[in-house]
Amino acid sequence: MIYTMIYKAKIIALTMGCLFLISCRTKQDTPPGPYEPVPSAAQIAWQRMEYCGFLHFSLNTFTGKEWGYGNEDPALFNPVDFDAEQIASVAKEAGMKGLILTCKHHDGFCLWPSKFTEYSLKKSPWRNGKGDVVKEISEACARNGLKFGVYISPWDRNHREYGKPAYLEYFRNQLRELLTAYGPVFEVWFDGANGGTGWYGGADEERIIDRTTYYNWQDTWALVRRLQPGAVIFSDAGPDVRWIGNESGIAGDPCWARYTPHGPEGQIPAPGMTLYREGENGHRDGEFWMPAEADVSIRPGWFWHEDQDTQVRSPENLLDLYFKSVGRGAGLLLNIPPDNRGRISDPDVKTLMKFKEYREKLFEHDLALHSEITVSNVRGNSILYGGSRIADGNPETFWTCDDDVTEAFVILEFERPVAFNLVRIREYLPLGQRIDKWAIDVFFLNDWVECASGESVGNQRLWAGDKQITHKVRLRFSGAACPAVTEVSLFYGEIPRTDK
Ligand code: FUL
Repeated sequence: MIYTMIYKAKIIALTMGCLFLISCRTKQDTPPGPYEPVPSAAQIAWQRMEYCGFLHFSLNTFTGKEWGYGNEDPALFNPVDFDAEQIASVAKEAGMKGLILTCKHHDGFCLWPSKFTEYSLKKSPWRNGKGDVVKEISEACARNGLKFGVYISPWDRNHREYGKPAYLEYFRNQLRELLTAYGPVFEVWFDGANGGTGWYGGADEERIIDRTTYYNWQDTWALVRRLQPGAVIFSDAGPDVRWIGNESGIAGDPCWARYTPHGPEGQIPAPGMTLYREGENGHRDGEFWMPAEADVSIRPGWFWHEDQDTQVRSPENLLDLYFKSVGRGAGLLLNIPPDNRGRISDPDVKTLMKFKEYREKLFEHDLALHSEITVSNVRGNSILYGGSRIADGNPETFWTCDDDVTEAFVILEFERPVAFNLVRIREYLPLGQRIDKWAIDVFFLNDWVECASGESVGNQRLWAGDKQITHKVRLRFSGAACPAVTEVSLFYGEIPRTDK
């Protein structure tokens, strides 16, 4: 009897001990709670893409216009050497992760044989009216490992019912076609230009719509969600990705991934109805996770025009834009318009490849990988969250601290002094945007000297500056919650600069 009691007591003690250990371990190994709002899985996937291409291609490519009026003759669409493979492989080779095609621009001309209109390539001589640019581009994307995205202009200057309820039905039918027949779509791009003068089936007049109510965006967005649950929806009002607020490819500094769209004069925000300049910086305390996309064209126009062949952006200029968009946490959507043959033209290819070469060279040797890393605090002293996580090349691991530690630092120490002029920092996005401020110090004459500082990190923060030579670098972070940093990298290389 006495033995049974002792035995039972031992079992109870053992179980309690195990429970205690389990609870300690659970506490140690539990990540910090999210700092709301946090991204959806589709937003995280999108943010990791960072650099995509935009294809403006339509009747405008053949008429020299930027905005067709809606009465241009479909017979003008005739890209005699159309080559979706060339377009996609150039994008792939350039390092882009996806391509977004103007399936329908404001003129209403459709690059696919829509069942709901005759104003499409069905009426063109190209492939005897049997072609489908959307199909060819989406398939070439898939072959080249690129994601495919859809631009469909809500404004339609051709459609006779534009501005009336019947057009909304038509617009959604077309969305349905695009989102069901061409495989997975990663982004649906809704332009803010809505309403104005147009052909409108011969009415040839001005049609003003109520941008807040006309498209019933909540239901239109719900349709996209239903048909392509993995896609992000873009507009100046989100809901998933916001317009940066300019067409020069430059994000504000700082550029927060959080945002609250505001309508002008207190009105309800909707695509084309926002205080869009606020998109440049976003809002530190924004209500929604809504990262920014910086769209810009490689040429002065969005569409290809022969006389702009000599005005293609230089690779140095593109690199500068990269630092000012991707390097501030935004996505870069670079427009590379196919020419009237239906190919990316030579000057554009040349500049894209040089830009790629610059990036590859600059980010080739990460000095952090050869450093001794120490951090000011490790969450629960757990190896899961230690300093080495910032240099393991794994976006799923991160260094983090105890909950009450909202100021922390990491030191990278080198056996011998190293030179660097470029730093890359990435926050672990699934836990929200936690870092408010960052600073970089170098150890110089027995003291820490600050060489750079700023606000916001998010998906990626690049700092490029004067060459620093040191054997110790310190990065300091402070924020609203304990930091969760997935990467710190140091590089050294010549950063070509230009005004063009
Ligand atoms: C603008 C449009 O009006 C331009 O034509 C172009 O498509 C650009 C990306 O968005 O709002």
